[in-house]
Amino acid sequence: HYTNFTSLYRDTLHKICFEYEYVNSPRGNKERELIGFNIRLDNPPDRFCLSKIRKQNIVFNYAEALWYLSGKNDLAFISWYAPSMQRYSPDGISLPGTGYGARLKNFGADTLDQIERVIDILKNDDPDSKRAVLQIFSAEEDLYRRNIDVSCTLGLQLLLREEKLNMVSYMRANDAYVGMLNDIFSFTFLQEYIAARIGCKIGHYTHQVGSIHVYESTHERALELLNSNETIPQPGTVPLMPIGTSPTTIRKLLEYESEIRSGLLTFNDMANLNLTTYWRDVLMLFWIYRQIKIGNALPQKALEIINPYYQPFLINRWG
Ligand code: 5HM
Repeated sequence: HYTNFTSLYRDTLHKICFEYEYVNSPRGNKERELIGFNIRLDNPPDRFCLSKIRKQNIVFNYAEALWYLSGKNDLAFISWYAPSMQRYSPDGISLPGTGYGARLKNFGADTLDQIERVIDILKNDDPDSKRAVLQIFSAEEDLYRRNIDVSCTLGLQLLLREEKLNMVSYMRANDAYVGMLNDIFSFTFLQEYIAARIGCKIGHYTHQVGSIHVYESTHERALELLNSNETIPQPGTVPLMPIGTSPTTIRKLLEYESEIRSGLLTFNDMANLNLTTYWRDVLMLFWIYRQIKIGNALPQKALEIINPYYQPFLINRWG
């Protein structure tokens, strides 16, 4: 059990690097691996890695989470925040395996919105249910090695117990250095969103993985992280998503995100958005990121008004 992500992350990497069970090379990529891994985060909003050397890209993390809530799997959105994801797209247009949004909100031929369904079940049908599952992996995916993008997440389960919303994620495979940091962020963000929609408190998050591994290509970096105890200064407390966040909020956020990406919003527009501070700050992260992308320095005026919790992450990565 962990109260914060930083220690969960470090202990997981330590276990894999020093107590691995197998060394193998699926699809030709050497890795160290543990099988049947399970770990719990007691405070899911504490989804940030304070390790200075890791330089977590929190802008990408929020973008990926909102991309999932967009219900789409388009490459254009996510590759703006992580150009490297282009290499997982089989057609240069979409990410059929990695773009979980399309599965979450438009599943199968009936384009089932699984997120709205779990909210309805837990809110109105059977709060004690153990059927509130968001299915991601599909038996129809091409599992042969020719397919470069197969879903790593089988599904996410929501369990409302004693008025708190818990989540269990089930992954067939998880890259502990790169993937896990991003996956735990976006999954616990979904958990927090669903809790906000139900109007309940957030419980714990359990991460359940078939094969958890560290690739040879990042092994050295994982060891460096384990050898360094330096953390980024963090005076604030983790930001909490406001109760009252609704599908309308998400629609608005996605519209603004697209305007930011297109360069349509000025700093003054950003400072005057009609949104709660929490969501204004998430959009401000996107706006700051665009400034970096177009070659500007970290904009001081934006850093001054954004939640101080985010500042050290921005400075550590782009300062
Ligand atoms: O050969 P395979 O399909 O398992 O390779 C996919 C790699 O991406 C694995 O190392 C898996 O752990 C990682 N991955 C991840 O950690 C992929 C996705 C995308 O679904 C993810 N997390 N979300």
